[in-house]
Amino acid sequence: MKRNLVDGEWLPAADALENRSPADVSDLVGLYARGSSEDVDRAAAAARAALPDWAATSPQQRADILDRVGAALLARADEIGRLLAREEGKSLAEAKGETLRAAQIFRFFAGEALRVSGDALASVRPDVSVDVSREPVGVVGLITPWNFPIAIPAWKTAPALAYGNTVILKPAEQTPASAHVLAEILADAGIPKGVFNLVMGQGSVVGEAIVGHPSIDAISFTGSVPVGRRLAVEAARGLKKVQLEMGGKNPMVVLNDADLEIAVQACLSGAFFSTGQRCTASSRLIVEAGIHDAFVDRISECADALCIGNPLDPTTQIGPVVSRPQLDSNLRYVDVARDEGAEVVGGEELGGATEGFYQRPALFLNARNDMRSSREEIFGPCASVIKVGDFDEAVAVANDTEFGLSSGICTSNLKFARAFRQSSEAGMVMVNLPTAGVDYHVPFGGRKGSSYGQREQGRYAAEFYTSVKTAYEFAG
Ligand code: UN1
Repeated sequence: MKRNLVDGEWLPAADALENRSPADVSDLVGLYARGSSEDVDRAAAAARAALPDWAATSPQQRADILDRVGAALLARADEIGRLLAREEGKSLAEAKGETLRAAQIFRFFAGEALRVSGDALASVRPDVSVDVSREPVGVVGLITPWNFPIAIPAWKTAPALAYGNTVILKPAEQTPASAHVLAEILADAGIPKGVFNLVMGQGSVVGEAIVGHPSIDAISFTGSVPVGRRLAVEAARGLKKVQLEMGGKNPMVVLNDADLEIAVQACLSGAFFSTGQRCTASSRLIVEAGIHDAFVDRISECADALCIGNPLDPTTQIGPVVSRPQLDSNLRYVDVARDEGAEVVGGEELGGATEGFYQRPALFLNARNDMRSSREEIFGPCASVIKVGDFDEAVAVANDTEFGLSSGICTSNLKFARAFRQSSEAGMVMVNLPTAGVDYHVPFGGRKGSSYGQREQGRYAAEFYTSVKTAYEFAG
């Protein structure tokens, strides 16, 4: 059994999680410790005890450790990518790309550890100076989802450590292997005991224990809207700082003047790659009437040609859905879309050479924005195609959602591109690019029901992972 890492020790657990590949249920990736609330207690005590020394380390020491983690991820990207593809189901190319992204994130934050800065001002009072500096928030609990099993743990852990916090990471139950490798790499890189703790297990046990723990100061969570909402309430009870990244129903607008091939490829990749299992996925394709039919013909043809199969086969473009319950939920939404009057192309469950959870990507044609299938996040390879009359209607439909993570527009007209950037109620806007697939060195996050609290990634990560102190000094 792969163990939890608590206070520098690899701790066994009474119970184990079976990690099986969604591409082939006979492929047992491994048995992973299923932690308890006592494990969280121990991890929290260790993280609290380790905090003063870690916060006081020189930035060079933190940078060196993070840099070593980045180098190890880079050196082992093939092997880790393969493990990730087995446990999550995304294609080998995507899994390796994700591992490289995790490596780059660690290297970026190695640099950021050296660039923690503040402000020095003159006070409004004579002979007094004011100094604003950043300090760690404290012990942080990180709760991560299954769809990016190494990149999301990396983009929460790296800034947390860079800014001097100590960490308890709880990865998703479906994908503990990638986070476990990350923990091994951190331990090998010389992270002091108690500074980084890994507690794998169930959300209802380990996640709940982290959120309610009195010695955890801040929680960063990526996952579903219902869990995020409950977590925010619970965290508020304990007055914890909280950062939530949740769902999306991201619009991609295609205008009449768009380059058809750019638009189709952006929509195809945004909607269906990573099996549509991204909070940034394009799930509403909002298409102007003049290009609508040509767009539908071409995207249907391209979707049909996608190679769906075992992620370990290098020709596979789209892997399986992550689990049986997720596939069942996707299939229910396909029925909902049909019942609501959309014309469904694809979407059926597929058999394969191995027993897994395969689904053909689905387009819901002639959809309306008020349909359930256009409003609720499906988190699978399903996209609604909504026809609109002009740019203004496209913007209104794009913004008519309770979410606001990412949005996109395909157009060759600079005026429309600029107007869309300004009026889109999303945290991230893409022009002639897919809504999914973001850079690692700039802020990530959304508005409305998609996100809560400060942005992740880039220099903005400091807003969540540090607390500012204002110090006044009288020269005397
Ligand atoms: C991306 O689109 O590159 O859970 C990343 C998610 C997001 C990450 C998306 N937090 O899907």
